[in-house]
Amino acid sequence: MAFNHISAAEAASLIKHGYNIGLSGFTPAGTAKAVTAELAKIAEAEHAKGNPFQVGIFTGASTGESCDGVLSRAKAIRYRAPYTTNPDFRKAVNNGEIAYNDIHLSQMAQEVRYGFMGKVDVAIIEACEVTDDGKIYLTAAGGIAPTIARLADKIIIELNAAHSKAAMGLHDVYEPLDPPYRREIPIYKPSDRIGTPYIQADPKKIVGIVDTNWPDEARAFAAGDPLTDKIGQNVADFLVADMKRGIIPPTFLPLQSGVGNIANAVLGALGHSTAIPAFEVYTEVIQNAVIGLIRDGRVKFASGCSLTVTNDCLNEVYRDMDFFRDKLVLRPSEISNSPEIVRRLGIISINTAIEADIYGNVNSTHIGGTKMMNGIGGSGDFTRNAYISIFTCPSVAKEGKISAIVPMVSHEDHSEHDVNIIVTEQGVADLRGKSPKERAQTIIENCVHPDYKQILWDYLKLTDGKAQTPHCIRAALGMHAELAKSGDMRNVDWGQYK
Ligand code: 0RQ
Repeated sequence: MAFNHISAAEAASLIKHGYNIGLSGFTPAGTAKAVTAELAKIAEAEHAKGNPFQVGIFTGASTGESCDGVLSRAKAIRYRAPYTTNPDFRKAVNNGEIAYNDIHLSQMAQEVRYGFMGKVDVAIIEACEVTDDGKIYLTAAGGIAPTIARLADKIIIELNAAHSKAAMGLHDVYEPLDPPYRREIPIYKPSDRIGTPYIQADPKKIVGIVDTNWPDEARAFAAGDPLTDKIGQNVADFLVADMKRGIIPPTFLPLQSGVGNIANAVLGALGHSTAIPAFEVYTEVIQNAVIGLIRDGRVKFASGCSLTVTNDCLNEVYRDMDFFRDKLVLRPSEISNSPEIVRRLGIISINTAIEADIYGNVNSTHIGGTKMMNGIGGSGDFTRNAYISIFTCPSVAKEGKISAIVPMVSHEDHSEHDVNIIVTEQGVADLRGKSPKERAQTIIENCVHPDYKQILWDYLKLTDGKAQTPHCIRAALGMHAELAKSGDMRNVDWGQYK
């Protein structure tokens, strides 16, 4: 079947007010770009005429500037799920303009299949190749593309020449059946392939191919600094010690690490550690650091959902596909982040916290308990099911005015039951096998910034010190209240709560 080649504007005009659109991609990697940019223009034109124009957006994770950025500014998003990192989207959400459903990334595809969010009217899928019989070869990410391609009434393909056709074969596309027919997902090691290298779509649903040449809009991360390097080193030292005492097997275990500078620093430190053997990665986002470690022979295999790397790095992978082909696989997010597989493989998860409390509860998503930062992403998929779950963060934020360790988190994403290890530049708190009271001692002793240690010991004196989880409920958010009042948590006066 020969498909119609249409312009991005023509493709966008197929999307009507009130539609739900499903997007390929995971982070800015592999995301639709051209059609969403045109959609924003349509929304602006309709709004100028006084007409409503908003859509629902279903994605794998965050997208790029030409999707979440332009659509947020055009006020074209009614509803969106899941994770996003875009500052304009964040502003709109915290102004109450967008209904944002921040769900675990592993759950996105299945919740769309289960019908929890309504129907998918149009899927926009970035591809490096599409065949006449409807085989779609994805680019730098798996995301929820297989699911939206199957469920959508219409499919628009962005055939993006900025992605080499060498990406063909990178993907392992697999969609589980829904209950009561679901079976185990038969991945027993990170390198197992269980599906096809393409999405088989119904060619009759492909309403147009938009030819583009638009590089991914991945963010460049700042170079490491002494603080992130120290956190990375603390994580590496902790893992080496756990291996030496036989808790982690001598072959090591597959690693998941979040996104950003701390994740890069952790991977860098693990890569340099001579005590840790070459290891595997089973993660959601593969960053530059992992590609470097594959080159160095320090990472044997990486399974992920996206190649969220700089464009130079991506082109290097495409150019050298003969080397990378048996060392990399990209999967849909419900497989890369599958709790079943995370638990089976015994993954060591490493994610970043906004704040943690003295009992080990972690907030990954909210500032001051109310304002959305990015979202939970895949951190919950991995943390809850990990062999060892680790959270990292600097001990203070905003030049020391904020302590990342507080008496009680202002919002909870990961509970004390799921969090094993907290690491700051100050040190490591090992919470495994400890009661809440014991956890508080080790967290304050090892992770808290010197400016805040006495403040937290003094907080504990407000409690009876005996209950399962000692708190002075009136004072538990006192450091947050002080921040709101004076702009500095160090000014907290516990005397008012006595
Ligand atoms: O503020 O932007 O004004 O400078 O929060 O903090 O230290 O730059 O760290 O960019 O790595 O983000 C948890 C948000 C960390 C991220 C979070 C302020 C701080 C700064 C950002 P500025 P940093 P990062 C993989 C796994 C959840 C999802 C996840 C995240 C800004 O890692 O979204 O893990 N994680 N996904 O100053 C007030 C505090 C603060 C604070 C930091 N306690 N109070 N502000 N900040 N701590 C990704 C996927 O799932 C695809």
